[in-house]
Amino acid sequence: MTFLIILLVLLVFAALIQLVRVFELTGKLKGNNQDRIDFKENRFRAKLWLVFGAGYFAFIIWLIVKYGPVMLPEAASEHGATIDSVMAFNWAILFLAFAITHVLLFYFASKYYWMPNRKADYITHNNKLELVWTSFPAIVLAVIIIYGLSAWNDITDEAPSNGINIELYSKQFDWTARYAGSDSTLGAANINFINTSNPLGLITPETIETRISEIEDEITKLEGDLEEAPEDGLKEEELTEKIARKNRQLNKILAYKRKNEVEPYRSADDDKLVKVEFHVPVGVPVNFQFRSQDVIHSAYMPHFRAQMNTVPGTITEFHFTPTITTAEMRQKTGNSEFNYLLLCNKICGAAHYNMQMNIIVESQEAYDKWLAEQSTFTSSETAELRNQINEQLAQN
Ligand SMILES: [Cu+2]
Repeated sequence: MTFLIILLVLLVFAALIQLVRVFELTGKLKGNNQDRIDFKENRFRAKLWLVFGAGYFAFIIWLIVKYGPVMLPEAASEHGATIDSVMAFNWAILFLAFAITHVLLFYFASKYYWMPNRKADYITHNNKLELVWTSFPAIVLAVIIIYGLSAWNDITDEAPSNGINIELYSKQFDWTARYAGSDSTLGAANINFINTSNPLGLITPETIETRISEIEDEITKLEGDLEEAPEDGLKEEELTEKIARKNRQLNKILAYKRKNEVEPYRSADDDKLVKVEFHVPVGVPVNFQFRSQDVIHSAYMPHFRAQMNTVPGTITEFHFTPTITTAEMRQKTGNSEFNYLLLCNKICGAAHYNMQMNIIVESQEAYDKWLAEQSTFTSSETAELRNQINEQLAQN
């Protein structure tokens, strides 16, 4: 059947080619020269360029009017205004260059159509012209780059010491926000400490002990399996490798334990972990640090004009000061359900689209009240909540 369809398509195609040939041949017999286009027709088509050009500009203006309102609202952070100015400056240059080149394009196409007895000028070289069209774009680009770089330097200057410290932790597929707590210090963390009750791998004297006994249990179990495994087989090799890996992990944790004996890891005790939404006070600098558990994600907070990649194995940073509260922005946008968002802006896997958190910007008092209600990492409520979440996950 497929073969027949392909054959049919090929035959129809061949028939069409033959038809075109017949028309060409009959034209030649009648004495029409197909290569010569009628002059009046040519002039008419040249004037159509102007109509097309006008329609083209009208379409672009319509696009701006129609889709302008769905762009982001005004920047809700201090540095956001700077980013918007850089953006507006770039757009102004783009629009100017676009308008000039396209007006010329349509004008020239309509003016210099083919005419009998009209000949184009023959110019081989023009130094002045070369100089102008090389140096002018170079100067414009230099201005754009210097302006952009100086703005970026201002934005990424040193984190202010009076700011609050928040970590945004990404994994497939959700975010966790971690607040530094009363000591204003985010506790140390390491991937070897991650287990079901410590999803961010925070290091405390307790998590050190828990992980040591967990890994020791795992090693004991693997060693039991190894004794039962047939000698010199693949299974034996695999188990030996696994045991070696677990021992390496254990050694890393034991190194933390030795450090802990000199100076206990206590900074994570008062850290607060929140999901779904996190709050920040208006007018106060927020120093973010970002970590990732698995792949590269990107923390994108469009309303604050902020984005930073989260990279496994390293800590990235960004800081900004929110200037408009959620309530004020709801009034400004006329949308009573408006929320600031943290989104993942790197395609990181199947549920990437679902990776988001609401950000609430509010007064210092409201923020303090909210933060006081959040439980700390070591509190039993958190442990209970964590167990509940894990149980739910296991059921799903
Ligand atoms: Cu992601």
